[in-house]
Amino acid sequence: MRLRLINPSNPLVSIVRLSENRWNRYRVWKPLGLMALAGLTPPGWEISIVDENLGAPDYPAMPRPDLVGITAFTSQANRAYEVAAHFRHLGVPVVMGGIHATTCVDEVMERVDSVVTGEAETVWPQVVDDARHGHLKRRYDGVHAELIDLPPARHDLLPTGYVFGAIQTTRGCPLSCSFCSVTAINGAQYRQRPIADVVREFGLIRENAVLVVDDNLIGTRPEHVARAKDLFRAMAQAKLRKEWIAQVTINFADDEELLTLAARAGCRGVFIGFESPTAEGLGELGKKFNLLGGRDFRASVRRIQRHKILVVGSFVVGLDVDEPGVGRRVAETANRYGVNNLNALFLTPLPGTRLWDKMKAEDRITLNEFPGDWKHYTLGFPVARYKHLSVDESIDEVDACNRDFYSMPRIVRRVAGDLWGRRQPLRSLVSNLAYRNNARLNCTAHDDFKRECVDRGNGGTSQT
Ligand code: B12
Ligand code: SF4
Repeated sequence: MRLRLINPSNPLVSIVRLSENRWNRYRVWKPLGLMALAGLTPPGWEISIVDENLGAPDYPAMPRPDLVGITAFTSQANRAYEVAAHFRHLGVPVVMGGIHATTCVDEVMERVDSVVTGEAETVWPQVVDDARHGHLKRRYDGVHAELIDLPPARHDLLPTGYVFGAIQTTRGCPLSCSFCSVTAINGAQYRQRPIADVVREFGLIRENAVLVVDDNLIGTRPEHVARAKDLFRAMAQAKLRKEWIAQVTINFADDEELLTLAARAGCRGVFIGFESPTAEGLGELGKKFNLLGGRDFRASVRRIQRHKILVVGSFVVGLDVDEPGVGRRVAETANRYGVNNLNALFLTPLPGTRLWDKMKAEDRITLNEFPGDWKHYTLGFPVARYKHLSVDESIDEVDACNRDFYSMPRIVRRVAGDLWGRRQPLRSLVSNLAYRNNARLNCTAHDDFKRECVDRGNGGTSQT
């Protein structure tokens, strides 16, 4: 029996195609969900994974599968449906799972043979068994899995050519930011894989660089941090020789021992959600955690960087407290904090989040012709009405923010600082140029988006 698992093309990579921008090589990340699914598949299945982001696949030239499994983030949903239609037309049953299938079950159910919601560990063996016997159910609901004795993800199934391998060490996030789907999908309970399993799986990854996909690698409570330290110790001891990047909360900076161990274990960069330059903004997003203990963000960033770990700061534009000028304010704030890169995103109501419920109730979701409009749900476009910013203004704010932060003089100053501090200056330069280039390409995409909004009567200066 042949199982084909498919990661549909991702509009973020399509906007800035690999041929247009060689830096985009760094934006094609491994679909770990499918690799995990392959690991869960019982023997007797010949499994292949197709990642459409590596290049358009020639499905007719491939052997006919007996079962197709598709994953999708919301922004990939439309392409997922095209792929599903192609295989269903051939009479091949199609199962879809992942974040979009979990949060938009009814929409997905209309377009595939079977939907798997939630985490697949508890249901996937049943799904493939039912498929083998021709009895696929319309829906399977996975629950939060125990992360003990999980089979490792199949790192051997994807071709080489990715810059980063991928691994997951925890699931769930103890925080619950209004715009984030993680708590809705993986829950607020912070579940950790046994350290020995993680270290063993690290050893199976072929790439030297690894993305640790955990939403919050170190957690928020003392026992979470203690586990992270144990993990880093074990990784260093195992001499994995991997360099990795991860998402953490700002409390990463609070513990010197944690930082030392992380760096020793191979940590080279972290993504941190600062989200908003103001306390009101953090309150609005439900992320007051950042402010606990009256934190000095600049000092925190410096402490992390002293361990030669680069910091990417993420901010959201379009909050109810955001007024014209917020773009420059975000850039100034990111410059003041001293982050190596800035990721400025539009506040986006993703299905399944509190923000979605709120904006829907207030009739503020403007790009709402689904599924077609899901392609804009990349956090790179204003898909909802903001309180003090029109569509055009919000786009101009984000573009202004990027123009300021990624201006050549600022990049030179930042990279010179990294050179002086011996903090991976080459990587800092490459990532700054990559972000700068993508910000430029995003401006073109924004112009098209503005035109589309005007054609649809959503553009211009209208506000709530
Ligand atoms: C790693 C990651 C990325 C990587 C992508 C790697 C990749 N190709 O998959 C990068 C950095 C590129 C990325 C980008 C983005 N991401 Co992201 N990302 C994540 C993150 C942190 C982990 C995903 C992961 O690997 N999990 C580990 C695997 C094992 O879990 P999983 O994928 O959920 O799979 C399990 C189940 O869902 C299920 N399953 C999954 N697929 C399938 C398929 C079948 C057939 C079945 C049966 C089951 C099944 O089984 C698996 C095992 O239980 C999640 C947060 C999260 N916790 O999910 C956000 C998350 C998925 N990202 C999110 C977003 C918003 C984005 C961006 C839009 C944001 C941006 N502008 O950067 C882009 C969009 C890219 C795109 N596709 O268009 C949102 C998605 C919400 C949504 N409704 O779509 C999430 C949930 C975070 C959040 N804040 O809400 N992301
Ligand atoms: S801290 Fe990160 S993962 Fe956790 S809820 Fe907030 S945005 Fe989501």
